Amino acid sequence: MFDRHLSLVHQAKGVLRQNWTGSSTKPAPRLYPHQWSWDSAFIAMGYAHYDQARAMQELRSLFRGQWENGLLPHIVFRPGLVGAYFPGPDYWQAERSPDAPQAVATSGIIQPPVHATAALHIYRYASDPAQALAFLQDLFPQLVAWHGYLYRERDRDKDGLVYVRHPWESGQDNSPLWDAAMARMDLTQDDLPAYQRVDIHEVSMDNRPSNSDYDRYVYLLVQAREATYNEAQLQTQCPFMVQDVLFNTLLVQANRDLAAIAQLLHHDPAPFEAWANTTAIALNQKLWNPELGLYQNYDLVAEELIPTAVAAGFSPLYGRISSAAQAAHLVTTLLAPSFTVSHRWGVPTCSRADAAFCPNRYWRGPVWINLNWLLSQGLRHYGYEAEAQWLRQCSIDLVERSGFYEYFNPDTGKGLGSANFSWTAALLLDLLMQDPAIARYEREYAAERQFA
Ligand code: 2M8
Repeated sequence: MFDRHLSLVHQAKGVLRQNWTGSSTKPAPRLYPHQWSWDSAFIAMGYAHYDQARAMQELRSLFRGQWENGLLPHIVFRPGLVGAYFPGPDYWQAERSPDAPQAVATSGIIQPPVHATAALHIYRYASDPAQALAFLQDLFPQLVAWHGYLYRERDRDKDGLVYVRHPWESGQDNSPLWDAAMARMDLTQDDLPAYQRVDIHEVSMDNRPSNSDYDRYVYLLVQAREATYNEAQLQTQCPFMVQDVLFNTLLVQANRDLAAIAQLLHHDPAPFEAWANTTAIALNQKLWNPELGLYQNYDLVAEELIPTAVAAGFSPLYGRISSAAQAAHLVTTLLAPSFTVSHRWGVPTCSRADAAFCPNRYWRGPVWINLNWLLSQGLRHYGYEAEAQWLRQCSIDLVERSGFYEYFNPDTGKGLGSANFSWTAALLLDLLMQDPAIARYEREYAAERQFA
């Protein structure tokens, strides 16, 4: 087993090496040719174990795209790749906002805030703590501005929960979570400018969102663009505004990690702890469903909870947000047949009991390594060690069986979406390095290489 796992570590590094562009890492070789925000945070956590310089570079490169108001864009575009991805910079026209950077092309929406967590992860695994501390020192104001933006601009009701205004902002783009809100948008051809998808040239249409979903993605993009990305204006007109469990959970953890960074730098951690507590309390007060034993999203436009049960509904375990009783209830729901059935490959993105469940389609059923990774940590936080180990093992088995795919069929384990997907490689590496024997071997191997 040791040798097999070691071989996976080296294969994972190979995937990251292949996707490295010279200044950042592509999420996938062709499907995603630019730099994506939460991907880069996950990727940096993988690099942190064996190439600290690259881990730091990954985050630095992303933060070059940060806007004046603190918004951290979901894509930082690489120059000169015209037509390689839709929607590209010419479609976003971020420069319409006075806050967008001049020298770097970006999108005009955000993704989940995993960056403070990644930055602290780099420090934790640093072979040169002084260098990592200097890195934290540089990044700290940008992280503070990023979280500040979320609480200032995205907490509309000042209830501690920030909203997403595009499914792409959640990272779980095509989840059935958004179906009702998307269906409310009654579009005609006149509402949409012409556009052409590029993603379906790379990956089977059956694995990707439908054309009607894409129309709505584009519609929301154009609306934000026409409003010059002015958040106050968008709050009055955007038909899609959702308080998402996963996004807010990751924010709680990132605030805690930002507080830890503040402490390391001898700054006051209290404001970040306060943010974490406010959001954690709100998640429990507003998004916990005690009947289902699951957290659910809140639709700010329809003013109701979204009843769809998804894997992200367990994520507050990762943020240590739930009480012990809530955790026990969540674990019961997680292990029930509607979610795990064969217990073979991990947690499907959406409950099998939901009519929208679809085992091959992007975020509507497949297993994703980032969700397995964070739920495994969440289970461990509450003492469910056997279940945590099970999820870790599922992820390793999946990749060993099928390769470093973007997502996986939850029944067969077949790889779906793009091959050689960077966060699958980075997070699998992080999971494998939890084995002290692997970590020790890798450290010694790296030291040997240095002197060779
Ligand atoms: C997917 O999203 C992009 C749009 O941002 C796409 O489908 O074109 C999602 O899985 C998202 O979570 C991820 O960050 C991105 C790049 O891997 O791909």
